[in-house]
Parts: sequence; C-alpha cells; structure tokens
Amino acid sequence: MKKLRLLLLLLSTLLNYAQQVRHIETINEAWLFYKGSLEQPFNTDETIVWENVTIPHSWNTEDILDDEDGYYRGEVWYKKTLNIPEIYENQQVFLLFEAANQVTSLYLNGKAVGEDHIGGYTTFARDITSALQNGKNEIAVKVDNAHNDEIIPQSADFSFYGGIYRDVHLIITKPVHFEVANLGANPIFIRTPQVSEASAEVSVQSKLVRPKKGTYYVKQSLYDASNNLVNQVTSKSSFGKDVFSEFLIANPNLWSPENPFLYKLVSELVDKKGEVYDRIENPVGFRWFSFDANEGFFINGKQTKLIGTCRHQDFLGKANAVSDEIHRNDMKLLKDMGSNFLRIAHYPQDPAILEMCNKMGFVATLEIPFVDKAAANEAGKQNSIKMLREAIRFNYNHPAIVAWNLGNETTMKAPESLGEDYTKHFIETHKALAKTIKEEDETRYSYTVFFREPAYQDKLGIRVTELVGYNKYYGWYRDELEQIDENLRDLVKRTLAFNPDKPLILSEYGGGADPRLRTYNPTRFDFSVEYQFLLHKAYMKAILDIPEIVGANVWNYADFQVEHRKDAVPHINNKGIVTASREKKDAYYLYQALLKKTPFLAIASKSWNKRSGVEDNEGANVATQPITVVGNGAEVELFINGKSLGNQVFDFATTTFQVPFKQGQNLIEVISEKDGQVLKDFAMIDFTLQPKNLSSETNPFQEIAINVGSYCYFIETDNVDYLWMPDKPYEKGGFGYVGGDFLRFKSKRRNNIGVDVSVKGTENDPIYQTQRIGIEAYKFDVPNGTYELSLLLAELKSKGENLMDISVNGTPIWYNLNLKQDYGNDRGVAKRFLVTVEEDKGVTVGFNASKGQTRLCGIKLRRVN
Ligand code: GCB
Ligand code: CA
Repeated sequence: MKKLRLLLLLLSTLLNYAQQVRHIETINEAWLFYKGSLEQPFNTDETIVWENVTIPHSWNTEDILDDEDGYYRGEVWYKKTLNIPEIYENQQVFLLFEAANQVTSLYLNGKAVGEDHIGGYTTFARDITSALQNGKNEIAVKVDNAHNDEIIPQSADFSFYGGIYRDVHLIITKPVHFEVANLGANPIFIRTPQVSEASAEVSVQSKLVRPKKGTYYVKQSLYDASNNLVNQVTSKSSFGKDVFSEFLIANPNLWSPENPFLYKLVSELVDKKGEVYDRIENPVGFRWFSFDANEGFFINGKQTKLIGTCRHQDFLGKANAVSDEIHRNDMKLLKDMGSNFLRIAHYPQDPAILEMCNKMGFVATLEIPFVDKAAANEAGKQNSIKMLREAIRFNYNHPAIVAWNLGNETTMKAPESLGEDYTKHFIETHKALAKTIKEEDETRYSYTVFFREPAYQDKLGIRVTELVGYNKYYGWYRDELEQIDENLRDLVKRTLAFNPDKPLILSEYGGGADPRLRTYNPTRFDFSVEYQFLLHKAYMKAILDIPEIVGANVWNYADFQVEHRKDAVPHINNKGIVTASREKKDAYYLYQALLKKTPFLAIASKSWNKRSGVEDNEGANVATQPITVVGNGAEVELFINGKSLGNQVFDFATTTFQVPFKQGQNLIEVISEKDGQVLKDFAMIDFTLQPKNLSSETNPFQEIAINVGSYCYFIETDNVDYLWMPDKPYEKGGFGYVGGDFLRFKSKRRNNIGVDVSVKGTENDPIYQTQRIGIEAYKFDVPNGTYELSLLLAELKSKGENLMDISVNGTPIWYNLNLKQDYGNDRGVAKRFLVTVEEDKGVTVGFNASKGQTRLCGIKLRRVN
C-alpha cells in the first residue's frame, strides 16, 4: 500500500512537470518608474528618483481627472532587476507584454532588444535570450504615449492612457518550442472547417522553432469539458515549416450563447520517445454561424437576436490599468444582465475578457483603434495593417469571436475636409484593412462601424466589409425619444437600399446618466438616470421588433473616463448602464428584466435611497411619487410601509406605482412570481418631507436646498448624499423662483437645459451648469427665526458684462457683483449668510441686473435658531 502511494506520488509529480514544460510567470511586481525622458536611463545615478510601481500601471490615473486641460503624453521609463530561474539546458527566454501604450522599446542590460512595438492595445513578445547574462539582469522599458502621426488612434472619445497597463510575463522554453516571439504572439491556429451536429473537422496549424536535425512531432489532443480525451493525432514536423494536424470528431457538443460548451486542445511538441518539449492549451468551441441581412444571426442553425453592450477597458481612478479580477467581474455583470453579445470597443482587450466570452457564451466582435480618422501617411497605413494582423493572430482561437471590425466612425473628421490626398489614402486604408481581415481569417466576417449616412460611405466606397455597424444617438444627440422607432426603421431602409445583403448591426446607441441626477420630468440631455431608462426602453422596443437589426450594442456597459469631456461629470462619459466604479443604474435592471431567461424582479430606482418632496397638500403628511418596478413575471404587488398598493401588470417588463412617502424611513417591498418562483425586492428610502406650508407647526421647516434652473434632484454622493431638490415657481406659503428662464445652451446636439462647462472648484458641476437667468427673486415663506442662506453662483459661457445686485428682504448684500471679473472664468462660487426673519416676512432674495442679466445656480436655506 505504502509503495503504491509512493509510486502514485512520483507519477503525479512527473505529470505535473510534464504539464509545466513551458515555464510562464507574471513579472508584475517591483518595477521602478520614472515619468520623463532620460538621457542616461541605465546609469544608477542617485539623482533620479524612481517610483516603485506594480503592473498593471498607468501614469495617467490622476491627470485625466483634474481641472487642468490635457494629460501627460510622452516618454517614461520602467526598469526592473530580474533573476532568471534556470530550468532547462540552453533555455530560451522571452518577455511577453499583453499591452503597453503606445510605443514600447525594450532594453536588456543596457542594449536594445528587438524592434520597438507600435500600438497600445496589442500583445507582443520579444526573445531576450541572447542579451541575457548570468545572474542578475536589468530590464528597462521605454514607453511613450505621445501623439504620433503614424499610429492609430489619432483622435477618439476616450483617453490614451500611457502605461504598461496589462500583465507582463516571463516565458522560458526549451530550445525546441512553439514560437513565442512572432507577430501576434501565438503559434497555434485552430480551425473548424466543417461543423454539424453529427461531426466536426478540426484543423490545427502550429508554428515551431526547432533545429534542423532531429525528429520532432506535434501531438494534438482534444479533451472535452470533463477532461476525457476525445481524439489525438500526432504529426511529424519539418524544419522551417508549419505543421498541420487534421482530425474529425463525432457528435460534437456545440458551443452557443445558451450552452457555451468548450473543449480543450492540448498541443505538445514531442520527440520519437514521447518526451515532451513544449505544451500549449487552447479552448475549442464547435459552432457554425451566419448573418442574414433580413433574418438576423444564426448560430448552429438557430436564429439568435444579438443584444449586448460595448465595453472599454477603464475603471474610475485606475485609468486603463484594470486588473483581471475587474475584467472578469465586468463579464459576470454583463452575463447577469442577460446579454449575449459584446462589442470589444475600440481596440483589442485583455485576454481575461476573451476567456470569459468563450466560457460564458458571448458572441463577440473585436476591433482595432482606427477611430475618427486615419493615420494620414503610408507608415500609418502599414502600422494599422500590422496592428490588425496582430489582433487577429493573437485572438484567433476564441470561439466567441464572429467578426473583426476594422474601424469606428472613421469619417468623424470628414475626409474631404482633410484634402484629396488624405481622402485617397483614407479610402485605400479601408480597402487594405478589409482585405487583411480576409487574408488572416476566412472563417469570420469582416466588419466596419460608421455613424454618418449610408449614402456618405457609399459615395466614398468604404462599405467594403461583409457586415456594417451604425452608431446612432437618436433621442440623445439629436431627435426625441418618440422618433427612435421610426428613425431606426428608416436607417434600416437606407442601408439595405445600397447593399440588400449586407447585415446591419446597431453598433452603438445610448445616452448619459449621472447617478447623482434624478427627476420626475426627464428630458433629453438632462443626464438623469430616469431619462436614460426611458431611452433604453424605447430602443429595446424598436430593436426587438426590427429583424433587420441583427444585433445591437448599448454604448456603453460602464461609464468611462475621457479627459476632454465636459458632461454632468467632467472627464466622464456617463453613457454606461453601470458607473465607472460598477454601480448599477436603473437601465441595467431594465435589461435584466427584458433579457434574462431566469425569473427576475427589481425596484428600478432602488439605488436612490435618499429622496425628498413637497407634501401633496397642506396637512396630507405624505408626498406621492412614482416608483417603477421591472420584472419578467406577469404582475407585481407593491407595499409601502407594510400597506399594499395592489397588483399591477407589467407592460414591456415595467410598471409604475404612485407611492405615498412619509417623513423618515420608508420601506418599499415588491412581490412577483415567475415560473412558480416567488420573487421579492425591497428598498429602504430615507425621505425628507417638505411641508407644503413652510410655517407648518406639525412638520416644522428645517432645511431645503434647491437645484435652481433644473428639473433634476441632485445628490451630493461625496457629501453623505446631501440632497438638492428640483426648482419650481413660487407659490404662496411655500418656496420658489420669481421671474427668469432656464439657462439654455443652444446647439444642434444639445438642445436643452444647462451648459457643458467643467466648473472649477467644485465636484457639483450639475448644480452650476443649470441656472435661472434673468431671475428676479427667490422666496421662502418661512416663519420668524435665524437662518443660514447659501447662494450658489457662476457665470458660464455668458455673453458680455453682467453686473448684479443681490438683496435679502430689501437689504442689499451685494452691489454690482461681477462674477467673471471677481472670480475668473467658470468658477463655482458658494456664499453663506446669516439672515434674521422678523414680522412674518419670510425670506425674499432679490436679484437685479445693473448690467446684462441676473443668474442663480442653487440656493439653500437652513434654520439655525
Ligand atoms: C460614438 C463613439 C464613441 C463615443 C460615443 C459617445 O459614436 O464611437 O467612442 O464615446 O459616440 O458617447 O458620444
Ligand atoms: Ca442649478
């Protein structure tokens, strides 16, 4: 017995060793970092102060979020001392960078190794064997994210963060091995030329590095998900040639979004005696698929509507240096949302994303960062082609991928406006990239994403791929919610008119939402969570009903950081259905209710748990406000503080109750049923009931803050959820404005309330971005006492000189206030005063323009004594 155990132990260690025949380890720790150029980077000069960093790392985590324009785009250095473990005789040593943005030069012991890597999003490996010395080795890496005319992206709505922002691996192989340092850093290409329910053909191309002498074989072993060997073939290799291994399997368990069954292909390099020299594993999914312009996407013969999101590699405060754990958590949230489709935008992403796409059953498209415009020279074109080849080769074996996308909104800079030469080059670039896709991979579709009219691309001759995508922001940048359905149907007609057989994907749609903004009067471009919810509801209604929209991707899965954006949260594109730190917005729950196959129920606005409102009428002691519930059951019952408001039927997975809230904590419970399962959700809401009559004795006035010039509530999340109420006209006994109008920023895109300025000195931009212009007074009919009055003021994008007098109950507090002159441009000013109210006069803040116009952004009144 003892002997047997020993033998087993020995066998198992041998097996382990065989499995680890290729040594791979991450080398993310203990790097030194210097931001700037160095003349003598290899000197151990004491005057240079190196910072300790851990990879994933970006040097733009902070400067993309501050009030200064721009962020560091230039040269930096990383270095690290490496002890190379001795594992094999004559071992070969490589470094693999999953990505570094955007030009990377590698040095070992002071000497350059290999050519610079160009492009910030593709994986590359370098052979460092010949530069190694015994013992310690100094790796130095120069990374540069400066704008470069020859490298895409040239411009885009995301930040071009610099960094070694994905894992770095040390790879050690025997002298005979599967290639490491090739274009795309992948030596195994798995194809399934024929797949049916009855059988599947497998064809594997392997790239080797081996000496001329000696006989070596490639052994391909296919295992099913329970690790049973399904088939195995061994093929002899010849020096300098790729090895092709082909075999058949019967009754493959098919891969699909519903059943993402994966096999594993183990590729081994062996000699005559069976000794293993190298070993690599890859996933294999057996599926066949096709797109039809009228009927949609089919996988394994089954029609499947593709619904999902786009995703950036980005996380609040981390730039693009996002860990594998965050990547995988994103995929979990995307799966739990019920989506089956992912647009990996706008560049190739971390291997962790692709791994999860395969495992969780996402149909995916992957693209290169040819965004807005081309790199306008021949070198730029060649770099783009090379980037595309790298992307395809590295990601070749993922069954999830069905199409390679060559670019996004490439005509953002209208080619005509950049001259004839550019236009010619631009068109050629499209054609060359489309051709490259088919050269690299005949098994997937070629794809391009546009935003202008189909006729525009048709005229240029750039609708050259098999699939087309359109990014459309109806109901956001233009047109209203009510027009979404009609606009999408028209778009379908217009694109099919040019190419009746070219399938169309709605590759982006969406609208912004700042979770701090909430409203019961949603309007386009108000950045409220409620408007975003309605927008997505309208889109989903249309998308699910239009078969020619074969797939659709929400822009975006998560909010992401864009240095130059000035929306409700400056530097953040907040079109995500989760925030940049992954908190769910209401629209996320809507998608769950619409897409999930398993029973689902949620109070859509449950994250908004600090609310307020004015009492329905004097003495009512409640304020009635709508609560929307989403779910896939037939109906739902709602309870407020234990009292039922009855059942309501879901319509398109949503229903809205009118709920009376009392002062203090309110418990909302909802109960529904689906497939015999009881579903529940609840929300605890802390409600501040504002008395209808501010001199009420039963509910005495304490404090109120008003987001003047806006229909939106604003919640200062970084200030323990301090709540600002929407503005309203004055009514006797209550509060409100007198005179004036909303500040409106007239533009074709943003035809609404407020202005797009990043306000200095505050995080509460939405309070300042919305204003009442020409206001005459703000009134509060509060009882006698002492109050603290706060006025929030700012002059943003104003014209001419504006001088304003402000008074309280007739007593002037400011004469000729000139905000622009006194505080500089775009600065938020918050002033606090003590006010004594006597003789039942209440508080009247008077505004008078001695020149130009008056304005007010926010007002707060708090009872002191
Ligand atoms: C687009 C772009 C995307 C932007 C988005 C937006 O069409 O493809 O990169 O972020 O619009 O939010 O405007
Ligand atoms: Ca405001």
